[in-house]
Amino acid sequence: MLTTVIRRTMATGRHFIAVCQMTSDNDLEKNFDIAKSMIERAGERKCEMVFLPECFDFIGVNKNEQVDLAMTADCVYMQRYRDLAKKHNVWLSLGGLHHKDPSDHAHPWNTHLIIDSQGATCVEYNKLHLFDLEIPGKVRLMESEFSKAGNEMVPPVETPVGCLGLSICYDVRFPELSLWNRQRGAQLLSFPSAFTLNTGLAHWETLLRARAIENQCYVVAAAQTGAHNPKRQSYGHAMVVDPWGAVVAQCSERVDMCFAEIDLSYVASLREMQPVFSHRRSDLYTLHVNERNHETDDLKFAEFPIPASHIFYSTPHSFAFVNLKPVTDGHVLISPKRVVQHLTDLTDAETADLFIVAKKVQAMLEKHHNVKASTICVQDGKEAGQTVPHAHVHILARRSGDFGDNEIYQKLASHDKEPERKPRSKETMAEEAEVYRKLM
Ligand code: AMW
Repeated sequence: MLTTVIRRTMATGRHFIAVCQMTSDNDLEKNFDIAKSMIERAGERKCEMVFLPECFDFIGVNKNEQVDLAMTADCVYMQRYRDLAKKHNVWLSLGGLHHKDPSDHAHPWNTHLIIDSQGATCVEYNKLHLFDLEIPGKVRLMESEFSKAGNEMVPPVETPVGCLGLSICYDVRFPELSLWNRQRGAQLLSFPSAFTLNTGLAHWETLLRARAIENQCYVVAAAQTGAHNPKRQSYGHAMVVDPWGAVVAQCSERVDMCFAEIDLSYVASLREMQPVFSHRRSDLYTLHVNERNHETDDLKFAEFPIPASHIFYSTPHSFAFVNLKPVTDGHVLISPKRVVQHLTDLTDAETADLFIVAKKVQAMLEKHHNVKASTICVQDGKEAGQTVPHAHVHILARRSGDFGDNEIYQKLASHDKEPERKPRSKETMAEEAEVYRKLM
């Protein structure tokens, strides 16, 4: 999956955006023509970014069609959108492409793509929460029957109209995602949608305004409206909400567009005036996110530099790396990135992250080494056997009878000092890390 490729400068000031409302059906050409005319109109009005709804490409009549018509992000059809972005010098938020996975045709992702004014993909977000709902006699929509969920958090992206958090439709009901985007710098949150009629009538505006108010962000929600086929109908009311919670632009229930001004200085002044994020009680609750870092930084284990090639998994708080002198085949270490000696020196967020990573690594190691047991241990302090004064969790794959009467703890306390146990070569360690990196 593509993540942000270029670090862009932060937008400031006022910007114009266009938000589209469509009634997509299974006629891809017709859907494209409608989107095209909207993008043209936005270009004429000097908008810098145009937001299209979920299913801008199509809405199939049944689950087979939803899968069969899915496409890749670099196909000819999508190239036409890239050309439009270039021609009209606009950025595009293309919410909810039925995105074919080349290695799994039966299960496309639902992908929100951001295309820049050069026609290049800046970022792709695969919808995390699939909409499975059945209200007998009213609505039945089982997204998991024709889509698969993404499994990665995607940080907000710098666009000309501000730092934009990516979500899709049903994601609006999961406030942690928006909160995380805000914490990562989002000034706008986007929810390209195809909200069903019933849920839209009851919840659409309330949910969007709540996300805007609690995160002090603009919320931009392009939408589908009307009947797509005899079985599926959408609520419409594409809208833009400002960070105070006011609806500043809205479509009704027809195919249409609305336009809004994004004032980033308003976002800043509002956050200054009411600094709710500095009032959070992080000592009592925390938002933990299972986030993977793609950067392979060189980190330190106490004073020892650990080369990036020895690190096989990392998150914002923790890193997992191969051992210099392993006690068993499959003995690795997890440490917090911050160099502290004791577990008690860690924040709650760091502690949670460390052990969540440890659990993931354990699962990977057991599978890879074909074992059913592991020793997970921390020697916290010199008297407990700690030789490197940087908190770390040992994970050791265990096999039947490998340490006599479970004398592993003596072994762990002494293995570093045994003269016959030589440090492994950097190359051997890098090879082992490469295997684990792929498996993680
Ligand atoms: W302790 O006895 O502090 O609980 O464990 C320290 C662990 O760190 C040992 O297993 C040791 O082999 C390992 N180790 C020490 N230095 C490095 C290094 N540079 N890279 C990887 N592992 C290391």
